[in-house]
Amino acid sequence: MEELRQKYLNAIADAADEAALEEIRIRALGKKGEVSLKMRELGRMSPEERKTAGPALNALKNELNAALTAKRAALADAALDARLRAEWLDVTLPARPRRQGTVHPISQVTEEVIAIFAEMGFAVAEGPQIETDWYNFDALNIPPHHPARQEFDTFYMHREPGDSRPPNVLRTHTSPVQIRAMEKHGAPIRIIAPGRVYRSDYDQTHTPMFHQVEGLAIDRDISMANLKWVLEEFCRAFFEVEEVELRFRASHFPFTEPSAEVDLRCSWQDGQLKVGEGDDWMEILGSGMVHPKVLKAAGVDPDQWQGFAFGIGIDRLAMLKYGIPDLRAFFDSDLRWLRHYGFAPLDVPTMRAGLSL
Ligand code: 2NM
Repeated sequence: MEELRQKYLNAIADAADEAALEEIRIRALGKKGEVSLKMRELGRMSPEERKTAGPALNALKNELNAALTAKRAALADAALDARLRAEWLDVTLPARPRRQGTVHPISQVTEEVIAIFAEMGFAVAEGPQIETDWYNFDALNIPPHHPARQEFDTFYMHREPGDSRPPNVLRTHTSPVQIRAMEKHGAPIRIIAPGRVYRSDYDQTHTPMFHQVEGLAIDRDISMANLKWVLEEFCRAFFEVEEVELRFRASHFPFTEPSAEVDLRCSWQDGQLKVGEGDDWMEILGSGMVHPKVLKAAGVDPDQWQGFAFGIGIDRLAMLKYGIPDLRAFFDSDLRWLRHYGFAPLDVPTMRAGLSL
């Protein structure tokens, strides 16, 4: 029996894996295993023999079972150790570089413009890009057969045949946002409305979708003088120069009276724009005092309130400030262009020249 014990204990100790261990178990303790057969022989023994052989065989069976269990656990531990050694991972390694997007110059300039006007107390207002003809035209003192309706090259939305209502339009300016804001909040009000606008026009200097920011300031006694200061401060901050000079040229818009187009003194040397110096004038925006009829249409009493409004093209502003030559490339989604002219996500508006508030 001692021979049997040594043989199986050695075999268990030498077993290389779970399968080998199972084979040993069957050879010793399985139905036809060596130890099991010996136990079956107990029945043929004399009671005297059985008295010593019985407990001894039982003890052997228990010892072998315990050795098998212990070896099984040891094999599992060794397997886990091997896996942990093989599968380790250095979490301190730097990450693989990933392609990063850039901020589009129009988004960048929009944020810059918002930051500058926010500093002067203007809130940002937004509205729908599909507008009723009332908000886009009538409320702005552009009645149905006014020639200005044609000048806007409007995109009209589809109506079902038999639907006689006038079609909705893609907004041709962000002025409807200002009408909606006056309707909702009343006066006094100081807002800018940046966003996409649409006109059916496509050439070197026009795209059918472009970006505008319009401003509106309504209070008891707002005048053109306030308009001039606000626009000067805006230009100083946006173009990052100490001094700017603006020239107001009389103009005409249906929604303002009086109206003025505003030019900025500048110089162009070797294709390089310098603002605030030189003998050139560059038209940058349209403006005026909001027409009483427009205030009335927006539910603001023109006998109590007055104020200015202006409209600036964001796309052209971006071209001027960042030296981008071709307008149409703005909307080509060319990755090389986007990487070249795009901004880093954390390149926040500079406002280097600051505001003298
Ligand atoms: C311009 C020029 C002049 C303008 C007017 C309004 C409103 F809704 F308040 F009447 N918003 N923007 C306006 C005035 C826009 O763009 C060249």
